[in-house]
Amino acid sequence: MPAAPPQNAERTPHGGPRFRSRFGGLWTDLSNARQVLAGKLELGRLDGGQAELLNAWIEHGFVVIEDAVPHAVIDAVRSDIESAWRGDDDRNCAEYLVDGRIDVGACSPERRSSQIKLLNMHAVSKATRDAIFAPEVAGFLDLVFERPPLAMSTLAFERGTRQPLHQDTAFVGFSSPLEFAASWIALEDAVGVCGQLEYYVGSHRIDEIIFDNGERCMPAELHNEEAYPVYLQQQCQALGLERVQFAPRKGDALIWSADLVHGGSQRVDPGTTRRSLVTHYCPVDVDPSYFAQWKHSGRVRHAPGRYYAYYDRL
Ligand SMILES: O=C(O)CCC(=O)C(=O)O
Repeated sequence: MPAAPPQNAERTPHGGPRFRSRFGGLWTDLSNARQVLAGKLELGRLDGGQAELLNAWIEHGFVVIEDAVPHAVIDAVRSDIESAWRGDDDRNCAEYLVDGRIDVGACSPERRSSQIKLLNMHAVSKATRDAIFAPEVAGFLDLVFERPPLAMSTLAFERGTRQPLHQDTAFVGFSSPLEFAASWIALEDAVGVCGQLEYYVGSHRIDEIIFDNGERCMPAELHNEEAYPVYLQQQCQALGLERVQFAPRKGDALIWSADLVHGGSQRVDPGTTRRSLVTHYCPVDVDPSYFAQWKHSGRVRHAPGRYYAYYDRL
């Protein structure tokens, strides 16, 4: 899985700042992002706390915001998840493990135990939208997107995922492949051997991987490719990047950039829950690739400057 030749130079041949990726990105991915950040601070467009978060984002590829979502909102999300598993709204669906294969289907109480993840909570639950657009979370997305965020998918997990290391760019497609971010919101304290989320600090800056189709997204036939996580781990280790586990309290949020290498720890006690909610967001003018693949909603306004869309895979 050879990486594409790196675009190491800080400037384009004509002197301009450059993105790490030939597919572009957000302003925080530009080679002069630190100077732009300093400029925004000096011009009074950011306060000190916002500048600190953005600096961490540019440097490390993620930020952690403690107490980002009030417990009352989290409790309402969990109650709506229960309703989804009763099959109350057919906009919900879930991924299931069936005979070792992943299947997507409707939600029902009987199928809950074979779930991998519950999809589309944001489509049916106002509490979920309140959580994923909590001011601390959406306010940070405003800063990195510089326009309103569009939440385009949610994944609700009940247990540790054991998901192999990956970059979301390999699996989540957009018309502008690097203009997106994800949030991971703790729906309970992640304690014990619960399969914590793991990530490599600064791994959004490893050399980019272009798949054989010439894209950042992995062709579907390679989705179970074992070489991919091994390759990512080698790249991160070669750069001496630190592998960290996220052990949040209920209501904490981690926001990661499109290329951060992350996955679920393999250490999961099957009796331990680890309830969490992952959301992918892009700027409102970017199209999720599913707009061209599946039946989907339009861009629905949740609140001023806060939009969402969802697909129908049933
Ligand atoms: O929560 C986890 O264990 C992994 C989630 C993840 O990697 C993802 O949703 O992209």
